[in-house]
Amino acid sequence: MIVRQLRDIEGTEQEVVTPNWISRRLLLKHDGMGFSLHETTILPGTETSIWYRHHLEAVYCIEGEGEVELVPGGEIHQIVPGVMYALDRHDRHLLRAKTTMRLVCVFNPPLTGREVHDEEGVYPLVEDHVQADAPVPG
Ligand code: 9YT
Repeated sequence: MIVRQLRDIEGTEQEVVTPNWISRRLLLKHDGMGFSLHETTILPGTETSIWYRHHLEAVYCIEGEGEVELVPGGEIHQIVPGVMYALDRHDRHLLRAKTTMRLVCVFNPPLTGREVHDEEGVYPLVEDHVQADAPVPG
């Protein structure tokens, strides 16, 4: 069994701090669960362009208020505590926080923890580490 507390993750490599959000990764790929589980704090007044082309993400709001806008299309959904949105079609979107939001996020495939958003808000698919001295197949 794995038991972790958010406060144990703060200030470690499992915490990623960006200008718009802070993500604390409770479970990552190496934990072997098949998904990763994060608590993400979205800073108030921010707008983040996100497009997870290689991942599916479900987001459950537990605190704060904001909205997601689908791009293109312009469909807007209000996000408040108790609302979940799932990016089941790798939906490109804008995430806007009116107040500080606390979101519980699940990624499939799981993040390794080394990914960073590129200029389009995409996380790359990070493959497993290949041993440098591994025999070359064939
Ligand atoms: C809601 C969202 O996707 N925010 C960006 C950060 C992401 N949740 C993460 O890496 O934890």
